[in-house]
Amino acid sequence: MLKVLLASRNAGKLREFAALLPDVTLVPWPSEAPELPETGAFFQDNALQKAEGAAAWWREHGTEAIDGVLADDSGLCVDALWGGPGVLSARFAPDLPTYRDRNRRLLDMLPEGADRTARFVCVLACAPSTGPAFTVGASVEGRLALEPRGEGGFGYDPIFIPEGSDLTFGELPADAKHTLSHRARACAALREKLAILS
Ligand code: ITT
Repeated sequence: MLKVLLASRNAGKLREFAALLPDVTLVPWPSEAPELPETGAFFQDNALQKAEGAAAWWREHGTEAIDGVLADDSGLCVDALWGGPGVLSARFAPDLPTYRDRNRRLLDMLPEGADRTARFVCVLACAPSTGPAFTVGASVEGRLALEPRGEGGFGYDPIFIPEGSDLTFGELPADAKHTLSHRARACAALREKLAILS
């Protein structure tokens, strides 16, 4: 079984990767490890920065042998907000304490009658212990709901309705999100790439 260090502190992502990669042993990013910088302008830059930063830290401080490091940079891109919050999704409205508030703030930024199309994007960076790092990416198209709906998932899930559904990611069961989400599609692309590499 592959053993991979998951360079993320986002509990929602951790839950999803455990479901999406059941055949991989995921080593959590240790609580004593540093915050990984993500200063790039693109998802791809940030994903690589996190994976390579985590790999370098693990080489010095790691407590077990791993096959590689996996990092995820993702976000919600809203057309009416010129693609925002995008790479800044985790840093949107830092004055607000909860995603319940941030979701409302985001919806309030859209003028009445605005185009509500949006997409979730996920770029995964994989830094294998024995080779160069690479990235794979995927997205899911959809639209913003008029109101937050549903308690499932995390982050912006209650305001995003994927194409072909009337329910938000917050309302859909986790299994349904995992059939079509940006992260599920990126994991499928990762599997394909790893199969080609092995
Ligand atoms: P790590 O860098 O530690 O992985 P992070 O939360 O800072 O955690 P990102 O910089 O990639 O991660 O920010 C992504 C943000 O986009 C995340 O905090 C959520 O707000 C949002 N997001 C990404 N995927 C999502 C999903 O599947 N459902 C809801 N919101 C999502």
